[in-house]
Amino acid sequence: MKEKVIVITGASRGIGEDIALAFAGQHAKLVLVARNPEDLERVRGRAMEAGAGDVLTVTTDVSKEDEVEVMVEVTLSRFGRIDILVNNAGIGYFKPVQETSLEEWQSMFDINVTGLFLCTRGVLPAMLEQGAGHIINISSDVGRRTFAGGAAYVATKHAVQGFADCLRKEVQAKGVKVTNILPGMTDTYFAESEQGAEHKKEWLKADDIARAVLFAASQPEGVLVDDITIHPMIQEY
Ligand code: NJP
Repeated sequence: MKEKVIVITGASRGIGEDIALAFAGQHAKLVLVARNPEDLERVRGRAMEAGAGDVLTVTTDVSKEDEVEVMVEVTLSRFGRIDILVNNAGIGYFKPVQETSLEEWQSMFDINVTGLFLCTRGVLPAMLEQGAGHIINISSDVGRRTFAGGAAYVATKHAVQGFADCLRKEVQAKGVKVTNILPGMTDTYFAESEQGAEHKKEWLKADDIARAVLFAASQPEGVLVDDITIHPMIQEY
C-alpha cells in the first residue's frame, strides 16, 4: 500500500476514521474528506502517528458537485493519481414512512446516493487513465434486505447496491474494481448516537469494518471482491 493514494469520505469519525487508520498502518497516502475541518485535523494527526505516508485533508460536502470537483483536483495535483476511493460518508434517520420529512428523505439521498455518485464520477477519469483503481462503497446490510421503520435509509442503500453493481459491469474490463461492504449494526456516531454507548457493547466495532475494507483492497490484481456482508453475532441477517 506504500505508494497507493486512498481517498476516504466520511473520514472524520466512526467507520471512516478507522478505515483511515487501517490504511495508515500500511503506510499509504491518505486523502481525508468530510465537512468538519477540526475532526479531520484530529484524524490526520492519528493517521500520521499510525504510519501514513502522507495525509491531505480536504473539507468537502460530498453532496455538492463543485466541492467534490475541487477535492478531486486538489488530490490529483498533490499526488498525481488515485488508487482507491472509499465512499463511506453517510447518514441515517429511522422512522415510519408517514413520519419521515421530505428534508430527511432528501438529505439521506443527497449524501448516501448523490454524494457517492459525485465522488465516484470524480475519480473515475483518473482511474480509467491509469487502467487500475478500486471503488469501495460502505453500503449496508440493508442494501440487500429490508425492515420496518427504515424505508428511506434502506432505499438509499438499495440504490447504492444497484449503482455499484452496474458500475462494476462498466469498468471491470478496464481494470477498475468495485466492492461493496455491507455492515450490520456498528458502534459509531451513526444516526446521532454516541460511540461507546452501553447498549452497543456487542455491536461491531468500526475497526471490524476497516479490516474488511483492507481485505478487499489488498487482494491480488486479478482478484475482485464484489460484496462483503458483516454483522455482529447478536444480529440475525
Ligand atoms: O457514522 P458516523 P458511521 N459530506 O456518523 C461524514 C454506514 N453504515 O461511521 O461531514 C462529507 O460516525 C461525517 O463527517 P462530517 C453508513 O450508512 C453504518 O457509522 O464531518 N462527509 C462522518 O465522518 C455510512 O455510509 C452502520 O459530519 C459527510 C461520517 O460521514 C457509513 O457506514 C450500519 C457528509 C459519518 O460517521 C459510515 O457511518 C450500516 C457529507 N455531506 C451502514 N455527511 C452503523 N454504524 O451501524 C456525513 O449498515 N459525513
